[in-house]
Amino acid sequence: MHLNEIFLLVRNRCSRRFGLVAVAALLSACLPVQAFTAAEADASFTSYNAAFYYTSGSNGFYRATTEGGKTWFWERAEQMEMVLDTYERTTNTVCLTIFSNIFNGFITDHGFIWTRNEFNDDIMWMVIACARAHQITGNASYLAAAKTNFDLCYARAASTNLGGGLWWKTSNQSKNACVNGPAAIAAHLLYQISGDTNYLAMAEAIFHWERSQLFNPNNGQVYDHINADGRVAEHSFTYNQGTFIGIANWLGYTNDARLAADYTMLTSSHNGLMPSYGETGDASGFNGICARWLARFMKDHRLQKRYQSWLQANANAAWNNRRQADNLAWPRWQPTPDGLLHAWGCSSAVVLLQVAGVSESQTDNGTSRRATGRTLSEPIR
Ligand code: 7K2
Repeated sequence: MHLNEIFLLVRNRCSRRFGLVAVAALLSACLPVQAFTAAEADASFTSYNAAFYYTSGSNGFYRATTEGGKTWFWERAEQMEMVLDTYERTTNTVCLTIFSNIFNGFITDHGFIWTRNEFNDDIMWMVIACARAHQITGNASYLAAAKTNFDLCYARAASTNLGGGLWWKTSNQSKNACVNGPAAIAAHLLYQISGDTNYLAMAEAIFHWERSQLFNPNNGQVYDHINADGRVAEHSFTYNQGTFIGIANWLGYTNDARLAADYTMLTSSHNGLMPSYGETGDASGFNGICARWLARFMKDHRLQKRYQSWLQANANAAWNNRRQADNLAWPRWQPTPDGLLHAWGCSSAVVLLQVAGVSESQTDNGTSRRATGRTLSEPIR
């Protein structure tokens, strides 16, 4: 283990701009006032790693819980995205070493070809993590893994049934937002990297299918899935809102992205905060995924006045409810209980602190730090 790593171990829709901003400000005003700092964003990541990260040779892993085990395929892919989120905020290369180690561990566990996994969504999440990492590092193995597995997964999952889109699993029973949003993002990333317009066409086609079948253009809600018989399951989850926002943004469907983001902030909010998902299970990490793509949309379109106080209120609520013993914050954003915690459930808070942006007035030591990022040459504290 490198020295640096040892160091690391230590929601009534409101469509008018001003009305919405006023509602968001009101919601945030009801929330805890203690605002997180850049140092605390660092600490959320280092504390997470102290609790869950471990290495074996050049293989890195995340424990499933504070007591042991190992996170599985898609959760691990999303933890790798969390590491990249931290790198993007800090430009601290320690994050890239950690990513490399976890990539090695992933290949050791799952091989270079991932089609043994029947979940097409799982593969697409990992494709995203690897493609993002390639954009940052230029590492050819990350791109090869992303491209090879995207192509294999797309070939088995894409179909003309229900008008297009991708099946969720190899049993071909439903087409879900959780594979179509990520697959469109993955295809767009491969287009960004290679310039190959076939990938851009795939991203467009998947997005338009998802928009036509799983999106309510009247209120911005993204539905969970459509069954093979055409019945739509209309419940929504924040992660699906997030990936829809992400790809709508990249393809230039700004109004769709804004509708989906407004739905998330105004409709699916509870007491002004993202939904309080349970500590175990898939949903516990959904809010981090949502925040990542919503924040990117916000920054790309300079929509901080609209969304940032809400994102920061969520980050503050998460952090202010961490437990003192190990700085872990569970996904419910009420006081984090003692005892066993799940790594996937604790990842949402970490991602929120990386992507929500630290305001000038919220810096900890008086030095000027930009609201949406900073460049560090020293290790993350
Ligand atoms: O039913 C799907 C999806 O439509 C829904 O949004 C979520 C809610 O559950 C599943 S997706 C979660 C799967 C991801 N791949 C690995 C599987 O173990 C996991 O169930 O949670």
